[in-house]
Amino acid sequence: MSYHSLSLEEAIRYAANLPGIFPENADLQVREIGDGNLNLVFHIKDSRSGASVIMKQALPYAKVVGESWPLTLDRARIESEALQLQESLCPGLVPHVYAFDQELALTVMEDLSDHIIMRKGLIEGNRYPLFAEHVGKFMAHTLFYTSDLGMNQQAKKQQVKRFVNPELCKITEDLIFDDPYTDSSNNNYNPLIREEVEKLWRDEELHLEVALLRESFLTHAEALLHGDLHTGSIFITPESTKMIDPEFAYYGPMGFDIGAVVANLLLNYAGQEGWIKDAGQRSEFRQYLLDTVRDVWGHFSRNFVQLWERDNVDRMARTPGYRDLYMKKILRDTIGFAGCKMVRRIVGLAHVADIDTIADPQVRAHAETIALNIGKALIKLNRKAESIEEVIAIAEQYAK
Ligand code: SR1
Ligand code: MG
Repeated sequence: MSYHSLSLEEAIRYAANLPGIFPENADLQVREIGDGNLNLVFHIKDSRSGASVIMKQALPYAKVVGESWPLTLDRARIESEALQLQESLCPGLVPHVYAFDQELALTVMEDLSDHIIMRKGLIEGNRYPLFAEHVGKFMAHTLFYTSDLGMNQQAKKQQVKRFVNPELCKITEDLIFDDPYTDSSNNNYNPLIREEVEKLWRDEELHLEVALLRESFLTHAEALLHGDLHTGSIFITPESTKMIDPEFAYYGPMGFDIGAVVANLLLNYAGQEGWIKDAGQRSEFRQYLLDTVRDVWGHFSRNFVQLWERDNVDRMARTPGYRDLYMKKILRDTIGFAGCKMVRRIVGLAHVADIDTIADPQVRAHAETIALNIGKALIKLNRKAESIEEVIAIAEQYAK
């Protein structure tokens, strides 16, 4: 079938013909549930047996903007290959891919409807005690085993080729590392914080740090990143965590993924201004979020160091002192990228519901200012950082 976006009826017919998923007499029901910025997502369920799948189809443009912003369909291949590679490195932490159709840019995968999108869960005030352990393990394994530390360096170069993803990287380069720092027509911010935004545009000390982080994103092919690991790309329950949507996957700096997780926890932290009215309860939930930031870094770094000790393939990486410097660099990158990812969600094109759905514009402006201040402080800290505790201290300082 040549590429066209599937109607609901076509999605049902396609699913009915998938080998080994639904019984012959299936009574398939379909819903389009895509709420992201880029794709169609069909949920297909047999009302008789209860069997279900997700079919995700890439559109040839960015849904968030419209057909005026064309976008490669190859991202669907990248996403399905990344999911399969991540599953091989980290079983149980990503949805299983049943099939991929290159022509239709369509991936058929495990239905995770018993999970909820983590961003939604956090907005509802839920806590996820296993999240830090799961995401820390996911990042340590996927980043270590796709890097020059964990795989043969020639094979890695071949793998880099499979994951060259220029159009999706260009979105990140513009939306995260450029637009927010100038008066770009792509920007989108609450007029009540215009003064804060103008300060951002004039802050040359900040621009220098962002330029260096942007250079790292452009040039440091350290490991295969998920590339968009925010809390909207995570399906969760108290017991289970699944990283989804790696269509931005490419070879880049490891701290970009870890920074995405940290930033999105802190965006929710800032957004609590609008969600929990009682000051004591708000401060308790915020404490939980900061503990999670600390634990994400802790689980990631402990897992990564363990893998380094056990499975490192590079003799030179055993040089005394090298590992500690490497870990410090990942920490510093994590902090810098986390800052950039906070600023972009306040000033840039695409925002987050944790803050955007706060109904009162004044309260929203307050939350936005907290996020912006934390983001700027993290960017300025990045090259000097020594410990994740400095991130916690910054978050506490600006939420007072
Ligand atoms: C045009 S796409 C906007 C954003 O949505 C995705 O989730 C990425 O974060 C991207 O920057
Ligand atoms: Mg996405």
